[in-house]
Amino acid sequence: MDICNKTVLEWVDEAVELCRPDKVMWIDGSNEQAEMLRKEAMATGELIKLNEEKLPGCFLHRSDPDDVARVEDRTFICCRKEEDAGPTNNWFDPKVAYPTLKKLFDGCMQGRTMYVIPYIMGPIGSPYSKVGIEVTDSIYVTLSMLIMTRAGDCALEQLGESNDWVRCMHSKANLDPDNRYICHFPEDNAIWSINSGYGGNALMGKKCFALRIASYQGKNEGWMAEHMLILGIENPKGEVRYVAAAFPSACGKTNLAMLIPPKVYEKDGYKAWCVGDDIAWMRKGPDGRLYAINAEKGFFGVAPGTNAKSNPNALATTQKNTIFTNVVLNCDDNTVWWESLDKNPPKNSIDWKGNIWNGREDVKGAHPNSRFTAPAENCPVLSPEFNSPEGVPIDAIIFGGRRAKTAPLVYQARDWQHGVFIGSTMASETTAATTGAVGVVRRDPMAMLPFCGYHMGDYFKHWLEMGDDLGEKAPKIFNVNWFRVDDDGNFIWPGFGDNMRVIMWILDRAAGKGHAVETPIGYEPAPEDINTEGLDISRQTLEDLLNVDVDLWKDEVAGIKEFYAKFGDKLPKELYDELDKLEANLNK
Ligand code: GTP
Ligand code: SPV
Ligand code: MN
Repeated sequence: MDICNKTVLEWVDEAVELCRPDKVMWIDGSNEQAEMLRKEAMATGELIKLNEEKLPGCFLHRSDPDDVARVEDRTFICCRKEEDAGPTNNWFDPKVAYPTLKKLFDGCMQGRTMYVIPYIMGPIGSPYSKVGIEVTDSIYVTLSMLIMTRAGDCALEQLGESNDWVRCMHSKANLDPDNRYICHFPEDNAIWSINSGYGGNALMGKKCFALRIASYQGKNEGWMAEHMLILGIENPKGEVRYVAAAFPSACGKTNLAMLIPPKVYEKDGYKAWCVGDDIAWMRKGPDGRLYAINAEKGFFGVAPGTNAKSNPNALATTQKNTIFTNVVLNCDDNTVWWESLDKNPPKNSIDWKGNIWNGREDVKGAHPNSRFTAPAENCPVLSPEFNSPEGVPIDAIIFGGRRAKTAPLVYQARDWQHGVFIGSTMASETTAATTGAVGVVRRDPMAMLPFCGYHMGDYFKHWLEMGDDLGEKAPKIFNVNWFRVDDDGNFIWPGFGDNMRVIMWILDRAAGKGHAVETPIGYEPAPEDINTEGLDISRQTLEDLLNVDVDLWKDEVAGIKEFYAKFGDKLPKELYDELDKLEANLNK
C-alpha cells in the first residue's frame, strides 16, 4: 500500500535515522507476511513451534529471565511540569528524558530489521478508535501486536491524512535492566520504550497507549480510558445488559469477562458475553448513556490458574494461533503446561527459563506472570458486539481487588460521587504482574495506579465531571471482593463462574430493583439476596462474606487519610466530604 500520510513518513524516517536498522519492514496485516515472520522467529529460536495437531498455529516464547513483568519503577510520565505527573507517577523531565533516550536508541537496531506497525486501538471505523504507529526490532512484539490490535494497512486507511496518532518507539536493545525505560510523553503523543521485550513494557498499544496516553487524551476530550473488562449478561428474553469492572492486574478481569453462568442461571437461558478483558474506552453516547468499547483485539492473559474448571473459555481461546510466554514446554508431545492447568506436571519438560524441569516440586515450572497472547475471535463467548463501532451501554461500574478481610463480597455506592470515592480508595494485595513484592496491600485507585498518564487528583476530578455530565443516566457503581479468606487463609467465596450470582444482584440494583440494606460503607445485599441455589455455602459464610468490621474500617479510614494527603489541594473536596461521611457512619 502507498503510504501518503506525511507525518507518518517523516517520523519513520527520523526513527530510521536514529536507530539505523539494516532493513525496514512495514507491517501490512497480511497472513503471508506474518507467516514469514513466524518462520524467521522459529529459525532464531525466538519462537518455538508447538504441536500442530493439538495446538495449531501456536508458539512458545521465553523472555529474558530478567524481563518478565511490567517495571513500574522504570516507567515514567514525561510531561513538562513535574506537578502534572502527580504524586503517584515517576516523573522524568522531557528535557532530560529525550537526550537520555536518544543516546540509548542511537544505532540500537544495527544488524536488525525495524518493523513499522500501524495499528488501531478500538474497532475499525469506530469514531472512538485511535491509531498508533509502533516501530520495534522485536518479531515477538510484532506478532503479538498483530494478535492484540487491528494492525496493518487498515490502520493507515483509518488514519488518512490525520496527525492524530501516537508515536511509539520501541527497541529491545540489549535488554539491560539498568537502562530500561518506559517513557510516556502525553503532551507529544509519544512513547519511548527501550531494553524490555515484555508485555505491557513493549506491546505499546496496551498499557502505554490505551491507558497512560489515552487517559490523558480522555481527560482533555471528555471521555475515559480505564483498566476494565466489559461483560454482557443476556437474560432469557434475549436482552443483554453490560457491566464494566476495574480490578488491579492479576485480580480476575479475564476470569470475570469470560465467566460461565452457574447451572441455576444457565438452565433458564441466561448467557454471558465477553466484550473485553483489560481495557475499556468509555464515553457518553448519543442517548446520554455511557458506552464502552474494548480497545484491544486479543487477550494477554495470565496463564497460571487458568484451567478447564476456573476458566474453560480462556483455555479454549488459547487452543489455536496463540503465543505462550514463559510457560512449561512438555517435551513428550510438544505442548505447554503451567501451574494448576491440571494435576499432571509433565515428567519430561523444560521450565520457563529453558532449564530441564521434569515436574520437580521445589521450583515453579511456569513464571507466575507467564501469559498467553490469544486472538479474541477464538473466544467461545465473544460478544456479537465485539466489533461494534458504537460500543455497548454500561449499566454498572464495578471496582474490586484482593482484600483478605476488609472489603465485603459486594456493596453499592449511594451515588456517583460516593462511587468515585470508593474507586479512589481501592486497595489490593500486589501480584506478580509487576516486579516487586507480592501480597502487600497498596492503594490502587480504579486499578489505575500504574496506568494513569497524569495527576491522579485531576483524574478523580475528571471522574466527578463525567458523573455530572451523565447525570441520571450514569451507571451505578459497586465494589466487589472475591478474595475474602478465613482464619486459615482459605478463600471463602467460590468465585469464578459463581461470581455471576453477585453480578445478578448488581444488575438488579442498577435497574432500580433488588433488595439492599444500608451499612456504614454503602448498600449491601442481605444474605438471602444472593442466589445460592446449587451452591454449597452456609448462611454463616455468607454473613462472614458480607460482614463490615467497623474496627478494620476505622483503620481503613486512617489509611485513606494518609493516601489522600499525598494529593494536597489537588484532591477534590467532594472526596474529602465522602471520607468525612464514612468516618461519621463508622462512629455512629
Ligand atoms: P491482568 O491481565 O494482569 O490485568 O489480570 P486479570 O485481572 O485479567 O486477572 P486474571 O483473570 O487473569 O486472574 C488472575 C488470577 O486470579 C488467576 O490466578 C485466577 O485464577 C485468579 N482468580 C480470578 N478470579 C478469581 C475468583 O473469582 N476467585 C479466586 N479465588 N481467584 C480468582
Ligand atoms: C497487567 O499487568 O495489568 C496486564 C499485563 O494486563 S501487561 O500487558 O503487562 O500490562
Ligand atoms: Mn491488565
